[in-house]
Amino acid sequence: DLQPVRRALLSVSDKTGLSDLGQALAARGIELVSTGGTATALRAAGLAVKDVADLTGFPEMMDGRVKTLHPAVHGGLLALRNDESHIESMEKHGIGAIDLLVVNLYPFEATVAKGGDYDDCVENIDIGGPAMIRAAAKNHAFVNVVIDVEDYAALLSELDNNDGATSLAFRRRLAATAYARTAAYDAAVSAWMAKATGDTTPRRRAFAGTLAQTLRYGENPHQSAAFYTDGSGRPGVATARQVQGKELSYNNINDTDAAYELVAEFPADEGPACAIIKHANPCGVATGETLLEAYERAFNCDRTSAFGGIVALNRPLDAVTAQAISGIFTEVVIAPGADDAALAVFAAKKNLRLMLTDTLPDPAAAGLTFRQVAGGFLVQDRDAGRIARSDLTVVTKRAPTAQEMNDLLFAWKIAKHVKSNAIVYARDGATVGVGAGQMSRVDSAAIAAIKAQRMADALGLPESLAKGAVVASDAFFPFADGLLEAAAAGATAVIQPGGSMRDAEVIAAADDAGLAMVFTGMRHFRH
Ligand code: 93A
Repeated sequence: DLQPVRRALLSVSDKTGLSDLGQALAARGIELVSTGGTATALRAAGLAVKDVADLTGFPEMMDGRVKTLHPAVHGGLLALRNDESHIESMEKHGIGAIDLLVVNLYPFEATVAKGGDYDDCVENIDIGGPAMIRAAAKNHAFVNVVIDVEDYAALLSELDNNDGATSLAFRRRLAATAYARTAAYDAAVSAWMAKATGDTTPRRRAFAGTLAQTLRYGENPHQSAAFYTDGSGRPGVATARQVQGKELSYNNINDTDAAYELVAEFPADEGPACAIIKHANPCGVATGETLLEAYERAFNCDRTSAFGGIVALNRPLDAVTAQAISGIFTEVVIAPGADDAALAVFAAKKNLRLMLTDTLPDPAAAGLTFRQVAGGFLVQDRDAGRIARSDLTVVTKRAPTAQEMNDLLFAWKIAKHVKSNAIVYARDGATVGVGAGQMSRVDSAAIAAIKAQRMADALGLPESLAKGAVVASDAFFPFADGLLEAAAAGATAVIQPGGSMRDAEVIAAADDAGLAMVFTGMRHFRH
């Protein structure tokens, strides 16, 4: 299954390493054929190159839109070298075999990323390149296709190890890489068009990412993993620049995303806010007069869990806040910027990963979320649902006080970002107990209460932090028991979607306990 390489077609936008590769191929007796800019670059390196135009008998035309789309090229790539009729066709039409294709595509993704205008993006949709890549990859029984500068060295050593030929196994690997590239390329075009048209309906866009980073391992060390960007450019962990610290792990990326998406619910112009995340759930979220105060109040919700956590801020990091965060082991800090003094504080903490973005994520932005199931994946709109005060219905005899109302809206924002069943106690714009991920809502309420009590004990307070707090529930209370658990912990007001068959029972229990309760009419399951 060894196939000799006699002729190569090179057509690359990214000319990195091109002249070295051209030299190395020529030195191995391989004839070079090339498109306009690539041929110019190879000639500049002193190499003999044949123009594709000489092969096709047509000049490159229409601003380069048509260069390689011709039977002389595609026949040379697709002909089966062991098929009589294919060989006959080649001879009859003067088509020479192409054994090696080296292509990298018009920089479509980079054009989108740098904010290219519509026409610029359209012009950077490569047609001839993917057509050749797919043709060469299909004919991997005979043809080699290299789409990545990083594979140039592997190609040369394969040629050297096989006396100027390549093995089928090698060509298969190249073909698989090639199809991954064309699939990702078209998916990037599809994602861009979905964004440009404002229509992200799943059936009108393809899903694939661009490999951004190979990770050391996945959720556990025995799982391999990688990080892909989706081309949306949405501000967040995928667009953040890492200023310092060790490489991000799979879990770091997942948790940093959860942290930043949550803190982004608090617009910077409404005041400082901080979210601390552990295992994708918040263990403390708070607003404050200053960023430092927001951090400290978030930290004081659950100091134990905050150890080794991820801290997200809604305003640029300052030095005093950086100093406070440095006080305990923190995995990652993400913020929309940092001042020089803050950078200097963190510089002393070599391992701490600092991620900065230019802007906060937009919590209302459209987008999709994915969940893998055996044999497939689920796609849905991201949960961009938000409620305003005017969406709330008071269902109890007592209406919430102004203070309770503020805290109810605060707690509701947090509950959206807590794994179901979510119960969040909050007071004065800070969480005081979070119950996450339980199979029963009563248990989530009980766990949140235990945490509120423990933190009060740790702070030497006379009574539980849940006393006088409000409570948010991500979905309705199916029975009164969960609500009664919260009332027993000391909560005075409740926010929940409503809509249970037993709403009347739950409302009566709230009235009996003197609670104020509002319905949102919107649920925030997060499983
Ligand atoms: O505009 S195209 O889609 N039409 C073509 O026929 C074609 N053939 C190769 N773009 C085409 N290419 C692309 O040109 C290659 O994929 C490569 O990215 C680029 C190399 O052009 P040059 O050699 O002129 O720099």
